[in-house]
Amino acid sequence: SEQETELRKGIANGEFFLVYQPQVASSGQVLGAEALLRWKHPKRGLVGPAEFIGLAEESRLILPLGLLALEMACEELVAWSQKPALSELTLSVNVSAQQFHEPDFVNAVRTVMERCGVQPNRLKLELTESLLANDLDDIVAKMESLKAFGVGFSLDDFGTGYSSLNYLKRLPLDQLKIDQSFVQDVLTDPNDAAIARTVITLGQSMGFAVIAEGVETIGQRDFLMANGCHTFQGYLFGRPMTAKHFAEFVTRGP
Ligand code: G
Ligand code: G
Ligand code: MN
Ligand code: NA
Repeated sequence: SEQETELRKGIANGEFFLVYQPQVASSGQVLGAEALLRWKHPKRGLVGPAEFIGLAEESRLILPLGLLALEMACEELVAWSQKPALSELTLSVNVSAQQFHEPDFVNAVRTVMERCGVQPNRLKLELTESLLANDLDDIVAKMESLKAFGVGFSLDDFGTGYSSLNYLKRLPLDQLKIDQSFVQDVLTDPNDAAIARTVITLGQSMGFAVIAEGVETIGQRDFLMANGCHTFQGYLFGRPMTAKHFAEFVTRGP
């Protein structure tokens, strides 16, 4: 299609870049960021993922685009490693199910990391539950290979997909992300509050860190903190921002 051609050209022409949304501890310390793709389209201007990730997946262009995102993230991590204020931060990169299921996914990630010279323990890969429609043994094996290399894993949008406690038990995860749909009404909807508390407790008992996303108010943060969640991402702490702004944000404060 025409849109697919545009997307393909955009990838080839370097029209994509990453923005960085802070991930913050309850102390206020910035722990790292999530890298999020943006498309600087020559005619349409700035385009967000809602308008191209779907098409990228249908056309399988998510494979080169996902690799590009990983490369840009690794390059940024290397830049951070040379600045004292940024050198300890972690960077989370979204990985689509299609990308993860490529037979050479593990090697592709390792190759990019080695080429950039990035410290593997600074990189976190965010997986979604849609991944789990496939063979669990294969998923676990791939995760184990990358974990042995030092890469961390976070389960994104947790509780919105094909959640099963059986796979949660088997996946070598480091972190669960409480989906923003549960955080949004956590103060007013008792069901969302119960779900948020349950995810926090589940994470704690299974030895996973827990991060809440979409935190917009002090009230939401305080509720989550009172229930044992101490890492946050959301507009309250910072919007997704350019690499330059993120470095300033960490160095000088918001
Ligand atoms: O910023 P926000 O609108 O930035 O992101 C919307 C969605 O797009 C999120 O669900 C996010 O996971 C997804 N997304 C952003 N960047 C990437 C990426 O590099 N790869 C994949 N697969 N998804 C991404
Ligand atoms: O990968 P994922 O779906 O988790 O990406 C996070 C998405 O959530 C991005 O689109 C990002 O811009 C958005 N986001 C991050 N923080 C907030 C927030 O506090 N409120 C809202 N409404 N959206 C947020
Ligand atoms: Mn994400
Ligand atoms: Na998410």
